[in-house]
Amino acid sequence: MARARARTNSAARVLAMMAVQLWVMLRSVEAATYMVGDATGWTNTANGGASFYSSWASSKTFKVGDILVFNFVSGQHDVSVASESDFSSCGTSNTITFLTTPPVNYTLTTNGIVYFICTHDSHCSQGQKLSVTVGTGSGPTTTPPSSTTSPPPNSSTGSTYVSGGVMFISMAVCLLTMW
Ligand SMILES: *[C@@H]1O[C@H](CO)[C@@H](O)[C@H](O)[C@H]1NC(C)=O
Ligand SMILES: *[C@@H]1O[C@H](CO)[C@@H](O)[C@H](O)[C@H]1NC(C)=O
Ligand SMILES: [Cu+2]
Repeated sequence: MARARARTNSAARVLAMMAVQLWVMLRSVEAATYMVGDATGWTNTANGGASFYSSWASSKTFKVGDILVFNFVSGQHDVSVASESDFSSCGTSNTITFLTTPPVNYTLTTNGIVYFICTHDSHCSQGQKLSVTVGTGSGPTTTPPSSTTSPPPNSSTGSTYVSGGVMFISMAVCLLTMW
């Protein structure tokens, strides 16, 4: 009796540990949504200027699939996805994407560094600029062949679904072997 009881207890403990581990794995796969500048939003009047956005970004780890939300008043700012040189010089000669309708939800699609500037007046030189390092920071060209190809369009729902399935199956297997 007591032995059977102890066995059930340890089985429950193993199950709980597995569930926690799988939950942690699942969390690391899920895409995150970040409000750029948090409550301050996307503005040229952030306290600290450019260092405001660089310190905002430095406290976070970005990965492919994460979404950046730029909140601003329509017509007062914009989001220009910029080349590195345009980011440095606050120029617009090599703009990659130009987005004007708030909120701008920008999905990070590849590893590497992504540069954002506002092109209104001198907002960029006033510090309205953000660079974000996605993954290790090495671009798609240096990505090893098989491991990290960019995910299919449905990846976030897909991977969540798959992880959920893996969790379910391993828990079922665990239960079965305990019995
Ligand atoms: C952008 O993201 C915000 C915050 O997650 C959400 O409320 C809003 O509906 C999204 N807008 C679009 C156009 O996807
Ligand atoms: C997944 O992709 C299929 C085919 O491209 C599409 O019909 C479906 O709506 C997508 N589902 C989601 C959740 O995006
Ligand atoms: Cu602006």
